Amino acid sequence: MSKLTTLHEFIVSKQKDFPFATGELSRLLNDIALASKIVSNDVRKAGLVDHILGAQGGQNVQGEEQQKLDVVADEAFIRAFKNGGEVCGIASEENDDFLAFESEQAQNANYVILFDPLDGSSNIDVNVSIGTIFSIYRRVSPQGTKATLADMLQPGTQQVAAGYVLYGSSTLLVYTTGKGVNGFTLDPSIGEYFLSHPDMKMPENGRLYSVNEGNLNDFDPQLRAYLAYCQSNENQTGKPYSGRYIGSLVADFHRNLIKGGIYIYPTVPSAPNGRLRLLYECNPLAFIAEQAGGLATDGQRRILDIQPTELHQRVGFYIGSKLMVEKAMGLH
Ligand code: AFP
Repeated sequence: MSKLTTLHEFIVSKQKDFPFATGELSRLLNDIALASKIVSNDVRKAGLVDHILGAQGGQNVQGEEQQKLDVVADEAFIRAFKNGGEVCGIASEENDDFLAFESEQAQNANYVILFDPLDGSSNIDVNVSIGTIFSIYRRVSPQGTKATLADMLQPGTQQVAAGYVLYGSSTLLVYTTGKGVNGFTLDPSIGEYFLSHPDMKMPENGRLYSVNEGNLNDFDPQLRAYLAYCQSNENQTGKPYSGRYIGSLVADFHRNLIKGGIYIYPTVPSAPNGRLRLLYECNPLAFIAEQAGGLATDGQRRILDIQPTELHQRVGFYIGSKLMVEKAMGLH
């Protein structure tokens, strides 16, 4: 049997790719892994909590308030980042404003992290895959001071690392530091992540498209024409593509990353800026997609080039296999 590589071993072995690495980023990735195991454990018990012990948001048998799982996840990650001391501040999709940590160690830290603690949380009740998405930047404010909004509002090109954890049929952590994409599967019996998807590559082309077609009447003519192309016999495979839409971005993205496909959440009149958040969802997944050979745009611009102007900024989102995104953009 070949030797298994744990996430920790892998992170340590990659530290030498960064000549001036101090180990801070490696420790931060380990903090993420730790928090994700806690959340994974909570996610696995969600049905039990809801249907046997009392609904989340309601009271448990001891009469205590049950917290919603997205709040539980948010707190688990924030606690890990606060205790770890590797970031000076965080921004989370769950909170209106960013958080600048007060401790001296945190103020001397070099990184900030932005994350969506539990993406696709409306799927929790129906036992469908959900995930955590994260994005790491070097701070732009001086070391030894508190994190600022400018640390958070950096374009995606400045990401040092990004990744996601998918709480699916197994728990999988996928991340990049800009040198390819690797995936690790959690062995829940021993609480350890093992390298299971080395050097992930997104197929250049695919035949899966993921879009909420309930919004079809609101789509612009170019997108409707692209979807008609996907559904026709005129595409490059000579038969209609398959529509696959979970409504959990991480899960939809992950499937398309492995099998080849495109995920689309465009701007529509009811959501003129799109639905998905640039900082917590689109930038990290765009970084991973590009590292795996795919593409991500908002319909006009490369996602990673967009200069954010606010924390919870939304954008239209086209992400996936290179040739499919190019085709959807009308480039072919
Ligand atoms: P929730 O976290 O509220 O479930 O939102 C999930 C999400 O941000 C993303 O994961 C989905 O792809 C997208 O929204 C689904 O949106 P629609 O329900 O409008 O299709």
